Amino acid sequence: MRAEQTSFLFGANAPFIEELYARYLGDPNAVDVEWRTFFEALGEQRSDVLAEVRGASWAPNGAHVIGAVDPESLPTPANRNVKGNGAAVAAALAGKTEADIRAAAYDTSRTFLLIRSYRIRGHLEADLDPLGLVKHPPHRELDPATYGFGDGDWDRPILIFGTLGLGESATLRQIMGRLRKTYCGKIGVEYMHISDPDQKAWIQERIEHIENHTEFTVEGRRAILERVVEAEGLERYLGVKFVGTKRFGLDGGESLIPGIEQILKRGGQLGIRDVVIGMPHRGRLNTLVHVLHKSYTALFSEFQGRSSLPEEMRGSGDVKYHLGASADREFDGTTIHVSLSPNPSHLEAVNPVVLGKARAKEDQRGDAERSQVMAILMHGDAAFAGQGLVAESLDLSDLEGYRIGGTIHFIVNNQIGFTTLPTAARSGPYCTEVAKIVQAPILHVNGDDPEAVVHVSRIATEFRQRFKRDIVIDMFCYRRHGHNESDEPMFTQPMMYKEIAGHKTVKEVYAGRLEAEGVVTAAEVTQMDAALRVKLDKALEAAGQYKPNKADWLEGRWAGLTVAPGEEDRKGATAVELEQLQAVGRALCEVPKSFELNRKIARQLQEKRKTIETGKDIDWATGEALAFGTLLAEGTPVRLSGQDSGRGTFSQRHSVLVDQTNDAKYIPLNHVAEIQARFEVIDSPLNEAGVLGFEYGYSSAEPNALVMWEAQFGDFANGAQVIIDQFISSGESKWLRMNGLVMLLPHGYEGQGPEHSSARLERYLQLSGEDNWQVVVPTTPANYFHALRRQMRRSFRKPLIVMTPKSLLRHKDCVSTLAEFGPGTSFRRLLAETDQLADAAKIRRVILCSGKVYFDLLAERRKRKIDDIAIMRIEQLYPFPFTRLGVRLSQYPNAEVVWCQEEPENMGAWFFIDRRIERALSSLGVKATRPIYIGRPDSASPATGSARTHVKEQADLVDRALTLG
Ligand SMILES: Cc1ncc(C[n+]2csc(CCOP(=O)(O)OP(=O)(O)O)c2C)c(N)n1
Repeated sequence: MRAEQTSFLFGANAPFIEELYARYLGDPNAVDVEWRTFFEALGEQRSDVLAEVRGASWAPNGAHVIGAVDPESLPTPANRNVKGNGAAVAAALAGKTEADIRAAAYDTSRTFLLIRSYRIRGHLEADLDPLGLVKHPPHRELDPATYGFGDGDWDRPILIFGTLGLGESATLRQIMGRLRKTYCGKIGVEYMHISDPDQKAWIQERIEHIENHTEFTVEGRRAILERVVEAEGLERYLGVKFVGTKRFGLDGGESLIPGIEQILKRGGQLGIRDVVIGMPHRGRLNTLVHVLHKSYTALFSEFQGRSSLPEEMRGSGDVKYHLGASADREFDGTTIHVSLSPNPSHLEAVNPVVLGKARAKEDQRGDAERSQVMAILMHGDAAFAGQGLVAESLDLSDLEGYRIGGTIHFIVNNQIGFTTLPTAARSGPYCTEVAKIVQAPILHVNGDDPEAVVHVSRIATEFRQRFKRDIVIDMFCYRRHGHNESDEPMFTQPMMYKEIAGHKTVKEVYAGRLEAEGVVTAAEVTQMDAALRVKLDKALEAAGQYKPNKADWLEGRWAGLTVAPGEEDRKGATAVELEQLQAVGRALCEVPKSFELNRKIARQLQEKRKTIETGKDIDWATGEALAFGTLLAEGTPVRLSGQDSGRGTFSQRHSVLVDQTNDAKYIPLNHVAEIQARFEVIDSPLNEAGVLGFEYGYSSAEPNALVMWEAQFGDFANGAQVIIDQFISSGESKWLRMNGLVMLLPHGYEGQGPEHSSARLERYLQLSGEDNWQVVVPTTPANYFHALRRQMRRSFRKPLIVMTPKSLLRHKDCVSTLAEFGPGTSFRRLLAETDQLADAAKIRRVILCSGKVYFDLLAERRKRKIDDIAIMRIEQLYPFPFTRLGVRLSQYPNAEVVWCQEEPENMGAWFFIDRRIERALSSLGVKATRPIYIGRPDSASPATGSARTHVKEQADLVDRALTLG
């Protein structure tokens, strides 16, 4: 027996073989057919062999051991296409000596190890980098010599039972040929990290049997060339006609365009009807024109400095490489609606937004299989590796509340981020490592080979449709110019850019290849270039006269909605008939007969039922549930997501009831009417930006559902600041995209310390402008109810920021009567004095405030029996109710006006509201001309960490507010 054989059987593999054999003895069917055959073939000798395996005293101790045989490396029915034929194997081994059989088994086993190594690490020797800058040294595990194969072993048949799509047996030469082509060509595949055997087997079969290569037809190849000609031609043309203008060109990554086209085309064949795309700056103009079919003329007009929006449209607009677009594209007679989401500069921030949109579209189509709507996210390599939102979005991909059935990620990996090289941009070997958190397959591909790019795009689309999971294409390419076209890359990467300068363009490389293979002639390529040039020249000529004549908003799902009307006309029809309120209220308190409620919850429900029946003392959570329930009964879907939102952070909501005997769930809001819309409440994963972005996206595709995101505590929303700044507050102004998202932000000073007190109201007020959204601080359940219903019962949509309560959830005075939800009621922007005080002329001070501090002031004023200080609540801070406030303040001609807040002076509403109160007072002719501040002094942290200090501070500010003079 040869030394290697001995080492294989008796080295680290021995326990494995022994274990297999034990299994075989117990039940021959318990081992794969190949091993069964092998053990059978050993016949009489098997006990001797196994005895030796178990521990011949002379067995070398791990010498030249290449690792234990892993069951993964063995052919199973799933990972080979030729059914194992035990009889054939037995025949092959028949009449062989023990030594022969053992040699055959040894060959087979080490070959499987070799094959497995290629499946795992073949990508490390793939030819991925067009510039040849990334050079992986030969990998030991990919060298047959590591497995004991020598020069003489290459042409001997080895039993491999159909693995790799080869026959029952193949020579090492054949095996290596297939492995090198499949795993080390222009495509490198990472998929062995996937634990699902079906997914893994599918990829294996999809690539191995065809050596990871599609044989395109002549027409197919010409079509790919045309896409590349157009992609390159447009960038070149822009470079010449608009010298130095930023366009974040695709030059070097042109294969993106045929790749995306392939995804759409193959997607269409596999049932996709709607595609939502998110992408960064790089190649965006090319995508807009060649994928979204925006006209060259419109693009050139923007390059000439004209707006993309019709003249009468308001708003800031945005730079051309952030704009969105949509189009109906036709592929083989199938129409696919494709929309490119507008996005901010902030890389990867658009990801969750796109996912949310896709989810909304699936819900609209009733696409439970998630086979009709697909998201494509494009990325830069540096951003994909660096931005946390990538991981947050990936993490959403298989969660019930956020699943969209898989996203195709396409990375334009130009191996640089601005001036930063991969060595400084990431710690992992590839920019794609993060995708492994969801076990996504990763297809690395050389961007200089457009056919390989189209090939992997097709596989990615098929995988997505088959398994409804994310998959990543990592297209290695380069960036021909600087980060933008006026940037000098030689300052920082001289070597790389010398290499690039001498490197043929993607078109030159591909056209050259097709010419050499006789698919096109040089003259035809010249003709393609010339035809494009004529088109571009014509479009440029027309650009001077181009006028965008319509903005594509308020179409499709948004049809029927209008531009927001003036200040006074915004109440909406939010009141609900009392019987309806009671019917919904009763449903909230009911569970199926057999349902075993938690006893405390049962008691709470009893109390809730009482408040509904008596129409008194309706608390916050009930007010909210009535808003949800009445909307649902009226056919408006309601979607709420946030951390622990089902129960509610403060154990107040209990929208999902849990059977104490079996964990079964019951959601009363889904049983409020015979025919009703769906209530979806989702306990979100522990991230803010990803989930908030998702809900913003959902809401921007579905104006007819009440969509809410809830922060655990309001200040945690600052982890999602990019979504707030870049999308929610400014999306309508930048991109003409209305949005009705609601943000629920628990806020209030209750002695819980710096991090649980403030929802940073000041941030939202500072961002308020141009009628962009609404910021409210409701202090009654009924007003909250109306604020929520108002979102859906008006002809326009604006985001709603709500400071929601914590202690007020259980405050005896923070309650409403049922009548306050009933006929004749609506949202109140300002709540006037409620108590019987002295005559208005005798009122010496009016305290204006918002939120929880009102209840502290009210209680103390009652306690002190003060009757010359009035208290009014400003329930909506933005848009500011100037007129209403003026009317109310003019009732108190002799009063000074105080703004009282519990937040420090540099926070809360003060900076925002002082000038507004002043303006409201300016034309009233009353004594007060501007407000006096009463609240905590300015402070670096929002609140004290000491509960005792908090109580003292709070008592002090209430005292000052109620002390005249
Ligand atoms: C969140 C964020 N940080 C910084 C930037 C500034 N910036 C714009 S592009 C860029 C480089 C991006 O590199 P990569 O993702 O590889 O894309 P490429 O430009 O190379 O296509 C940087 C740092 C940004 N736009 N967004």
